[in-house]
Amino acid sequence: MSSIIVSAEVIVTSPSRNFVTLKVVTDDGVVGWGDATLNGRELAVASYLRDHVAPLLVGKDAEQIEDTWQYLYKGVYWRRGPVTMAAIGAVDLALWDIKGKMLNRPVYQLLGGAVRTGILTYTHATGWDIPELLDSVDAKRELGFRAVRAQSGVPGLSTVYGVHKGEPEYEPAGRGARPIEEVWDTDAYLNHAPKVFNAVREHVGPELKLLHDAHHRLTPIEAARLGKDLEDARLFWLEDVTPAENQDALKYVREHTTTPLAIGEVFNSIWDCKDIIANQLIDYIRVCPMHSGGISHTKKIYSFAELYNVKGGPHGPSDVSPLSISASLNLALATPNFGAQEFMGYAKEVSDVFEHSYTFEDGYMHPGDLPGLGVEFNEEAAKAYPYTPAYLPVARTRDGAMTNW
Ligand code: GCO
Ligand code: MG
Repeated sequence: MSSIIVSAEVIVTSPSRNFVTLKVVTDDGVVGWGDATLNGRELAVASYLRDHVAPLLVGKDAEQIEDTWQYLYKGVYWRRGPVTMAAIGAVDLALWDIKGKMLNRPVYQLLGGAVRTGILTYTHATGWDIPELLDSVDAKRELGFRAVRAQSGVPGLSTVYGVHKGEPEYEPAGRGARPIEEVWDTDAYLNHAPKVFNAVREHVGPELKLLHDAHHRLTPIEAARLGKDLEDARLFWLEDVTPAENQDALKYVREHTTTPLAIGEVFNSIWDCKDIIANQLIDYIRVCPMHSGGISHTKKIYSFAELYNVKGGPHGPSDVSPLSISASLNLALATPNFGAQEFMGYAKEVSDVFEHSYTFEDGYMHPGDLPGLGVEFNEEAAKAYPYTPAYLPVARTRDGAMTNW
């Protein structure tokens, strides 16, 4: 069987939200799909792939996944970064998909086979006030989730990260030519968060795994205080307490709290997280397999993390496509040091365009047993949803200065 790449095409589509998809075809007609979605900067990755990567792929052997990875990483001189690594990630996903289809095996079998029967999965609960949040947590428990991320409104703020704005579910990106601007107040948040989590824990009892995302907003000492204040609520993890690019910041947080820490959804290589992993400053590494150079590179990050008792807990927002979710699940199933997969779910239109075989049951996901990644992109259905500009919000403090959203 021959596996020479004859075409690589980029498709940007918007079934309820924007997604960038890479289609790679071999001379034997095997089609591999990769996700390349970078929320709010979709067209940058689409151009990177279309203009600079696709022409290089044609003529290459699709079976040489690692060599192609090295070629796209070492061969550009300009290394790393979210755009480059999402593009490499998309190619990597598509090539694993092709290999699985050629060998008639799901990707997890090619990664060493299953080490667990299912993947613990958490979803989001959201409420403006505590009663509304408790209802949302209950609704997720009724769906079968054993792990729930809880985000609540903050008195005095009219928008808060992770909290829905009237719609049933929270969706951060807003359609339009400019990002909306939000106001942020750390003191108000720090005063309120412990009350929220004490109430949630009291409501749900000891078993439900509770998570919370601080979304990069705190200084190290503020983060340390939050971690301490949430200790009674026994979180499964506290996420992104400080801006992620300063790996040393976590040292101060770690010294003060036993609340488990997770970080890394904006990382895109092992170089971004090697120090926090080796110094055991976190408990879960949040790299998303697509944003961090694909299955091939994320597998290396997980293996490195295994040496230090750090587990995978990948980013799985609705702003990566079901192809990324499936890549993540395939890798998780074959990874011994794995914690929990994030899954927000999708609007119906997304499942019409990305026909997927992964399943959720009783708190656990499974990638399914179709060959490759088990997700087929429906090109006809996608045509109904053209790209529309959409951006994540930006945030200012009460004095009008820009801050971390
Ligand atoms: C999460 C994330 C997301 C991001 C979003 C940005 O934990 O799921 O923090 O909500 O904000 O993916 O595009
Ligand atoms: Mg997050």
